[in-house]
Amino acid sequence: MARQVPIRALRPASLTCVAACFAVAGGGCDGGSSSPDDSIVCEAPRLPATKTVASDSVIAITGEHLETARMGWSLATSSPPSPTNELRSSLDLTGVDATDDVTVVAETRCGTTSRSYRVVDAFLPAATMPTSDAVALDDPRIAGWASEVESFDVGTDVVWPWSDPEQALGPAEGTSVDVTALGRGGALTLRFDPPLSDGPGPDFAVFENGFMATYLELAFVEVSSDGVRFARFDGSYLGLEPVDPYGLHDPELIDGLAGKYEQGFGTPFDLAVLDDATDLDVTNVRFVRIIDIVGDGSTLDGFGRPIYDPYPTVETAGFDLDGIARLGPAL
Ligand SMILES: [Ca+2]
Ligand SMILES: [Ca+2]
Ligand SMILES: [Ca+2]
Repeated sequence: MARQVPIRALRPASLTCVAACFAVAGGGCDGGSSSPDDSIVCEAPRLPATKTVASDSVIAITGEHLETARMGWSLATSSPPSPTNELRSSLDLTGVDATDDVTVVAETRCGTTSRSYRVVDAFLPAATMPTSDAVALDDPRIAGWASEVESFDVGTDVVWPWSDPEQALGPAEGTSVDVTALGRGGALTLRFDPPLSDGPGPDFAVFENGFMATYLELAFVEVSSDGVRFARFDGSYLGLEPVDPYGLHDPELIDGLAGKYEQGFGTPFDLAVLDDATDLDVTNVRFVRIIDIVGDGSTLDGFGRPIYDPYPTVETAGFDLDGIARLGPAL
């Protein structure tokens, strides 16, 4: 049965503008890949890179010429969506039933992008629960570990030896020590040789040192083929309250961010969700960058919500990286 779900346009643009753009572009957006000046190529709009979204999420696109953007959506079981005529660069999914799959399409004069999402009320639970996707240290899918430090921009409020980046190399120990504390806002880039490649299911897993299932420090995860241009996994954070330095929050509030699981259990990432990222070859990913999230609410998730995690902490501030595992066939 068809269902009607209200969708709000949050940022309508000017009709005059889009009409002018389309007229110059030759009558429409469909399949377009070049600007009115054919010598200038622009990139198709980008939708959040994740498989799962919370049921109240606002899906905002990024890219060029968003003043020409139109969007549409449908349940994945119905016909593929077409953009509506209304100018918009975001869709509010409030009202969509959790457990539905939706397909979202976005179109600008630069091109068209679509992506399907699973809509949920809560994300996967703690590592020891049967439905969790956590990767245990003895998981047979683990086929190796990041073994070289590419770069480390250490954050604040971290002291030696916690700030030794070598402690993030090789197999994770699953303990509270032998980790690299990134410091508040720090970023650590590790190299994989041979590179990671997108295969069936998740391709790597990030291990942190949270000492219990609800003491969780969080980080963004980005990957790169060339070490210069990085693509980020768009995460979600559903908690509404600040978290004290020893405060707790639940894994079910967290998706697409490293640190979702306690020590000894990695958070998995699937390169397939980045297969449309510009300047990334998902069959040749040499670098994984872990970026500490300053959890005071000043940093936003991939859907515009504030992220909270234990704050402020000292001496071992920020995300504590134990190791990054390669998943898939042994090399
Ligand atoms: Ca994969
Ligand atoms: Ca820490
Ligand atoms: Ca370690």
